[in-house]
Amino acid sequence: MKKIVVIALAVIAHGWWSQVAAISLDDHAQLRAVAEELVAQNYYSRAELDAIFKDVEIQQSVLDAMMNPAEYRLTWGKYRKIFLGQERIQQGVEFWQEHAETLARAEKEYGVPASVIVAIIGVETKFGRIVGKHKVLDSLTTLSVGYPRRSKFFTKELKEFLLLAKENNLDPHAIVGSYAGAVGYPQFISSSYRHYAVDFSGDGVTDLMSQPVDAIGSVANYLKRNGWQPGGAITSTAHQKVAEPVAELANRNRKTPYIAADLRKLGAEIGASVAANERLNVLMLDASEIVPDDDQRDYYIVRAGDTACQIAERFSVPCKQLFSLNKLNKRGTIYRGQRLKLPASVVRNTPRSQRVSKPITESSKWVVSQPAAESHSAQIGESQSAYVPMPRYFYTHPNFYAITEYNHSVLYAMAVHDLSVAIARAYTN
Ligand SMILES: [Ca+2]
Repeated sequence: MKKIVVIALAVIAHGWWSQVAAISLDDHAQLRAVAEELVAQNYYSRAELDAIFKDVEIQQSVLDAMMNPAEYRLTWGKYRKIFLGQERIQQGVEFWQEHAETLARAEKEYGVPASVIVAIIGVETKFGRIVGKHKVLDSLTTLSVGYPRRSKFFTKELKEFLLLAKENNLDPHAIVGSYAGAVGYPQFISSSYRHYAVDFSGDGVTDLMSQPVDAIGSVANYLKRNGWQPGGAITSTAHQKVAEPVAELANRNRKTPYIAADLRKLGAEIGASVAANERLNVLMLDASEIVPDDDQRDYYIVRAGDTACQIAERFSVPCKQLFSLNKLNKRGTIYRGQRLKLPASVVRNTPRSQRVSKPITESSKWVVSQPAAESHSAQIGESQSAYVPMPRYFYTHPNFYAITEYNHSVLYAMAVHDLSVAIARAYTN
């Protein structure tokens, strides 16, 4: 028996299953168990389920996608580049304008800012534009029988999906979504849909596939029910350096295991608005992974060989003004990869190509300049261009954790946060 399982796994791993394969409920114990439960609970008759599963097909493409999810391949920089593009920000502003009243109502009822709701729907599906093309029934069945590591989870979701379809009078074969079975504007999996989705439009139907108003209320409800704290922060702004004992605690986890008062005792500079007993984490990301976003054009990224006054001259800005705008020290110490703010007048008049240097690539990682005391010149020499990892520290708050309940990746939560800020900025301008 064991041997048969091993062979079956090898077949799946090598994709020897044809692109699609038919299936029968009786072929798989876990499917049979789901069917028996649904019949016992009077949701379906066995004949009805047999008819449904007669047309279910195992999809190799679903297994392939599951083996290689985007979250594990992307760096922070690539994440930002994908999710913080100008197009998505603009679409976010339009979505906000179109649903301003609904978003304000959701913010009031659930305490979740409109900008965060908009950002999540933007990251998930570009506001309903990319909701997935996989038949959810096929995907969940495929993962139940063909992905042993998480078979239990997807078998449960398959049952939830069949309940969802029955409760909402939907044809199970008509629902499409991601390869992992997430559906609609906010990409809810079936159990989340059943437990957290709300009929925010009040028409008696809870529909995340075609009612953005329901999606807005449902995202807010999801975050609230998963620990969102109204008025709370998501992350504090990035620090290039933190006190050594604080740096030792830094990690890349989503949980918030520390207490603000304890971190302050260790030398953490946490904003005064954070209460002494608030739970926090010290999240560390590598800033060398950041790719400059193309949407924010009011800055210049320092290249090797630049000096502050040369940059000022290039943009016809008085040297002094550039210094004060960027709070540079008297020597004008800058470092390669640093973002220098430019006056608004320059931003309006300068072609973009002169402002944003080439994206940072593997061969030109960010480097940290020598401390001013050791550097006799503000110029960044090529001798300093060797790769130096450049950590950025964030204090992440319980609301950061609440977002990761949506998707466990810390990069996901950072993307949602950054996109929410970018869209809010564009919306209010
Ligand atoms: Ca509705």
